[in-house]
Amino acid sequence: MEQTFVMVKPDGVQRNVVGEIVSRFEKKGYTLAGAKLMTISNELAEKHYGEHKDKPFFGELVDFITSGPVFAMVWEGENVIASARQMMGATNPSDAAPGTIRGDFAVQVGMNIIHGSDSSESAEREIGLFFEKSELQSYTKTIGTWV
Ligand code: RTP
Ligand code: MG
Repeated sequence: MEQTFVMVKPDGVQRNVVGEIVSRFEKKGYTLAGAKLMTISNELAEKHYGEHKDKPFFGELVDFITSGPVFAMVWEGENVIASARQMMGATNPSDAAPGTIRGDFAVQVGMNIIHGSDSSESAEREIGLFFEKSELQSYTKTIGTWV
């Protein structure tokens, strides 16, 4: 089953929207395979955002993402990589549609609340950067069989 890496950035943790974001993915119907609150090292930040290393905002981006705890998650389900990106909305929150996470909770591009992998290659790479295999659960939802 397809998996993607999703992370509530330090601004989202500070703004108390971790639960809301988890809830949106749960209600959509995706399955949580792993999650943890963690602080990103400079080394991990530079690897994670390596594709942007020559961009003018790279230094600020690394400083920001390492500035406080993030909530890292792996979500699983059909078409979850593209769907998570739709649920997040456009990179710049001022272009993000209302109803999307960035559209509802953010204003500035530098503090846009959430990260989600942009392709299957990125998802595999990012899940590997942030999670050990032993931190991920594989299970089937058994809704209806508990009562
Ligand atoms: P992300 O990687 O964080 O999920 O965001 P994204 O795919 O929507 O956007 P991407 O192009 O990968 O950019 C990574 C992050 O860099 C910051 N950014 N700042 N100041 C700027 O012009 C600028 N442009 C991008 C954003 O925080 C963006 O999420
Ligand atoms: Mg990106």
